[in-house]
This record gives sequence, C-alpha cells and structure tokens, in this order.
Amino acid sequence: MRRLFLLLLPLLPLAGSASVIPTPRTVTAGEGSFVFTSATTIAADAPLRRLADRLAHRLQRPVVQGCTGDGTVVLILDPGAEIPAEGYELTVAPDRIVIRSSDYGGAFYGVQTLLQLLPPEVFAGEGVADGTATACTAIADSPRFAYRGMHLDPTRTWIAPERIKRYIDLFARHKLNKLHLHLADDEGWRIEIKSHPELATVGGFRGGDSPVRAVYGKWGEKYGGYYTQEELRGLIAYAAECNIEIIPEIDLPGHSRAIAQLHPEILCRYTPDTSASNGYDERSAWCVAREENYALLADILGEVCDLFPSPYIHVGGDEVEMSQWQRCPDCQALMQREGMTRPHQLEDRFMARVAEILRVRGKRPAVWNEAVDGGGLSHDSRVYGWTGVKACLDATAKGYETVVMPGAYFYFDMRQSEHEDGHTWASIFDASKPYGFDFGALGFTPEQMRLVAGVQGAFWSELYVSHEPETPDYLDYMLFPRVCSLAELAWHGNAEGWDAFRRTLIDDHYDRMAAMEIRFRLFPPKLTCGQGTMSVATDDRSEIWYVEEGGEPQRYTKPLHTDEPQRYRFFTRYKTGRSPYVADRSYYRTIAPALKLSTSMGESSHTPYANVETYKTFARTTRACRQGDWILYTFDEPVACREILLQTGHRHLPKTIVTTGDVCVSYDGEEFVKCGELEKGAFTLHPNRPVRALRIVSTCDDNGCSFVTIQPPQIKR
Ligand code: TNX
Repeated sequence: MRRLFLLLLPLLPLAGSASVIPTPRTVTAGEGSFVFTSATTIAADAPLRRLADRLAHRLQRPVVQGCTGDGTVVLILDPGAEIPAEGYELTVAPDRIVIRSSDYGGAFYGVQTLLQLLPPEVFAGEGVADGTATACTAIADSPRFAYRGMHLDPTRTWIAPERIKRYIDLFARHKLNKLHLHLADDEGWRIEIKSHPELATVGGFRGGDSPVRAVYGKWGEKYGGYYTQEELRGLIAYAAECNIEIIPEIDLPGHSRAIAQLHPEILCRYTPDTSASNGYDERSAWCVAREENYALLADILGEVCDLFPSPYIHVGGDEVEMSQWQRCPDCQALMQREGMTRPHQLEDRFMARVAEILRVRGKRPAVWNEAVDGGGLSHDSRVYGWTGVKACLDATAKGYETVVMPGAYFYFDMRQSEHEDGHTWASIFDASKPYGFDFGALGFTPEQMRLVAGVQGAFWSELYVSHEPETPDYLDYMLFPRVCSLAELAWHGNAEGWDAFRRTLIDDHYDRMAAMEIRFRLFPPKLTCGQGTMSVATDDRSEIWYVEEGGEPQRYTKPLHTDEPQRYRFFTRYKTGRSPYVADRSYYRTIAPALKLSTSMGESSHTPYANVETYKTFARTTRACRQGDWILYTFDEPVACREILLQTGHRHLPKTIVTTGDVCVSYDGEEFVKCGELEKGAFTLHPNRPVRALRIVSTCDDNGCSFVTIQPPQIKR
C-alpha cells in the first residue's frame, strides 16, 4: 500500500478534483479510476467493523470478512502508523480503495472524504450505481485543530433527541468532533438527575399547568422537554461512533433561574422586590456562602460526571449578576472572613468548589471566559472565549487552554444579513465571516496559538421557537453553510481565500447538503434597480422567484418594469436551499407619523414612552403584563400606509415580549376591533384604511420577567 501511495505522489494535482469540504491537506491525482461494480466489497480491521457497516449501508455493498482482494474498499487501522491523530491516507487506485489511519477518528474521516468523492446521491441513501467511476487519487489529511466544535442550546427552546442525533450526523460529515450541549439555564433544566428528578420533570416544562411560566412560548400550553439519562447514553454512544465527544454544560453559578424556581433555598438570603414582576423572583445565581449548595451540586455534577465520558464538564461562569452576592449577608460575611475585596473573588471561590467536585470524579472544568476575570481560576480549566477576540487573547495570554468562539464570528444565532431573522448583538454575518477568522491578523502569537485548542460555533435558542408556529427550516438555515465555513477553518484553514471556498460550496457542496436534506441558506441574489427596472442575477444555478405585495410567489424570468419597486421582494431556491428575500431600499423605508404611547403597565423613567414616540429606541414598562393589560398607540392624524409592524420585546432580551395578546385597530380613535394576535410578541397589519390607533391587550399573566419592552411601530407608506 505504502508503495502505491508513494508512486502516486509525484503526479500533479488534478484541477478541481476532490472538492471535499473541509479541504484535505494534500490531494494528488493519479491515473485511471476505480469503478464500482456489483462485486465491490468492503473489508475492515475488526475495530472498524461498525464503521464498515455504516459505509456498507451508504454504498450498498457488503462487508466481507478477511477479504482484501481486487475491487475492495479496505479500512486499515494501524496504531503504529505515522499518521497524525484523526488523520488518514486515502488511496483510490484502479483495483482498490484503501483508507489507513492510526486511530478510529482518522478512519471515520477517511470514510467521510471517500463519500464526498462519490456522487452526492450517496448522502441520500441511494448507494453508488454500478459503473460509477472515481478518479484515482492519493489524499493525505489531518486536522488543523484538535477541537472542532458546535454548541447547541436546548434550554431556551427544546430540541428533541432525534434532532440532536441528526445534527451529530451533519456535524460529523463536516469533520467536527465536539458537541457542546447546554443543558441547564434560566429558561429550562434539560437533563434528568435521578437524585433530584423534579429538576427535569418540572423544570423542563413551562406554560400551561407548569409552575414555571411561559417564555418565548404559548401561555396556556405546556411545552418543553428533557433528556433522560438513557437517551443521553444513546446520544453519547451514537456521537462516539461519529467521532464526536459530547461536552455537557450545567451553567453555574448564574443563569440558574430554572433550578432556583424549584429550589429557592439555593439563592442568596434576602427578600427580593417582586412587586414589579407579578411575584416572579429574578434572582438567578447560586449563593456562594451556603454550604448545602455544594452538596446539591455534588449530587447533580456527580451524575453528570458518571454519565458523560468527556474529560471536561462545562460549568458555565458567564454573565453572573453579582449584585445578588453584594446584597447577601452570608456572601458578604464570607468575603469579610476571607479578606476578599471584589465580588469576582466569590465566583473564583464558587468555581474552585465546583472544580473540586469534578476533580474527585476525574474531570476538569470548562468555563466561559468571564471566569478568568477574578484571577483565581485553576490552570487545568479550559476556557471558552465568547465575548470577543480580546477575551480569547487574554485567556491564552494567561496560560489557559482556550476554545475560540467570539460571538461576532461564531454565533450562528446572529442574523446573516440586515433584514433577516436573528440576533444582532455581536454582529450580522454570513458564512464568509467564520471562514475568514484570521488568528495572525487578530494578534495571536505562536505561544498563544499553542494554547488554542480550536474553534467552536454556537447556536443559542432564544429567538428559535420550536413549538408552533415555527419556521420549520430555521435551525438548518441558521447553521448551514456557516457550519461548513467553521469546519473549513477548524480542519483546514482559510489560505485559499473566500471566493474559492464559496465556489466549492456552490459547485460541489450544495448538492451534497441537498442530498443530506439540509435546508440551507443560499447566498442572496444580486438585485439591480433603476429607471423603472428591477433585475436579478445569481451565480449559483438557483431559480429566482419574486413576490408582489399581497400576492403569491412567482417565477422570475425577465426584468420587471415598475415605478413601485417598494412592492417587490425576490428570493431564490435551489433544491432544499432558499435565499433570504432581497428588495430595493424603498421596500424597507419607514415613516414616522406623530404618535402618543401609553400603557397600563407604567412608564420606566430610564426608558420612557418618548423613546417610542420619537421612533428612536424602545420604551420599557415598570412591571410585567397581566391579562387585560394594554399598550395603546394613538396617531395624531389617521395614517394611510401599506403596513404597520407592532413589536414587543427586545432583540437582546427577547423574552420581554407580551407572550400572548390580541391586537385591536381603530380607524376613528374610539371604536376598536380585533385584527389579530401577537406571534412571538409581534403583529403585522396591512390596513385598507387610514389608521388612528392600535392597541395590544395581554392575554397572559406575565412573561417570565419583570417588564415589557415596547418598540416603535415600523410603518411603511
Ligand atoms: C450570550 S454566550 C449568552 C447566552 C445567550 C447568547 C445569545 C453566553 C455564554 N451567554 O446566554 O443565549 O448570548 O446570543
């Protein structure tokens, strides 16, 4: 085998061949091809038998024990081979295909690469047709980073086990090897803890008859879910077969409102003012001084350690609201006793206790970057840098192993262009952004690079509401192709440049993603407007469609002639992919007619009604909503317009919506008629007469927080 491999090396790379994503380290074209026939078989070393079975299923060819003859796909595991960890050598020769590696991961990735050398239909379960020829090639490949991760957040919005399993598959196809699962946060507890079953059976559900109130959801309907330990064991085993390690996270000591709603005794000892929040206790952090807390944590983390084979357990450490510790007599006494001067030292203390719980169980802590700030974090911790590049530079400069994932590049809950769905707090970016992450230009020194374990993408779920009504493809659309870019960066790097990678995505990977049934985002088409003409162009084989205001989508075949460009939106489709809408600037133009705002929920002095009346920013109420509470928008003059969008809530704090409510319209300022219901805190009206006033009336008894955010209406002429 080695001889054949060397023999192929001197040949020139075949242009455009093996456009595998992520790009392999070296690809050397050979002569001729391997042809699949009905006699093609698969042979594998014993430890690779399961992998061979999976490949057999994909290729629809049998595994034959002990056969390495002609016409065979051979998987060789040679622990002594000088092949880097997770690396492989893949040789396609006329008589056989050989994948060699020194570990399981390498074999798994060799198989992934082989599948990408075949027609995309192998990903659709169609096997390879007899006569399919694969060009001879020798590929030597290994990863750039040992840590190539994706983070999913089933706490804010539940993601069922079979959907996690599907993402494990999709991530593994892109050679990612870590899945960071966020299992406990303010909005939900998603992991069964056998010693405290109520955490999941109660804390995993909100709304309806649950004592935990609805957020992002439906008021009267119970929704949510949790993973049983049995289900998690299944996911862990399945992920391991895909060379993915699942890293569980219990977010501590902040982000703990879900468990605190069931165990308020873990909180700091003072009586919070809940008059503004309909009795809802906003305290979210574990008390550091309460000794019994560490016994409860040992119960919980003990089960987590027993369940997950990963050497690291993520214990959070982000966004701790330390004012709670400053109000707590016990935390204050602890600070005094220990001579602490800053509340951050309390976080260090808490983390040290948690680290000890993990350590006796043979595990190490993984933490978000804020945990570094106190100065006392132990150096066997792994830091996840999310707040910015600077946090990653700091953590590595201080000698911590670091996973690089600043939100502005790697948070796939951020929207992908200005007028799409998603968060904006870190930035607005498409797949080019994670691809282009440039460690050198951002100031990482070679010493710091040695501490970079790798990179990770994240999807946070506040804006992703998985119960009805859901945009069914939302999660896929937010993840792909950004995950492809992440994988390229993590496995290979970005030296070839974005334009070349984008071309490979479009020319070769779109068909694979479609065969995998990924409902991915297409790059938006190019719209040109001027002189009464709107024309649209694409460079990705997609079909172009347009929607005229109030109409159904139609195929675009030639430029449109119109003097009302604000009435048209365009988008494209290619197989399972769709682009966002694109429109002329005039489509988004809004007007700001004189307006008065009032509510039954009180006016916050920091963020007064005037913010909305001047269309500048948002206003806040002084308390949460109860049934019958209202928000009234009254225009000085009746407003003639095509569209009015009313919005409650805030992009950064999405749950400050009116969770459910009716919307009423008035044309004379006196008589109101119901025109619809809020959906995710918002409502769009297309009035057929001038509008004088609009009123939102709450049909829920709070929104799981202590105020409502009111946005200025967005009015299109
Ligand atoms: C910040 S990332 C958070 C999350 C939110 C996310 C939304 C991190 C450690 N904290 O709690 O879900 O922003 O983008």
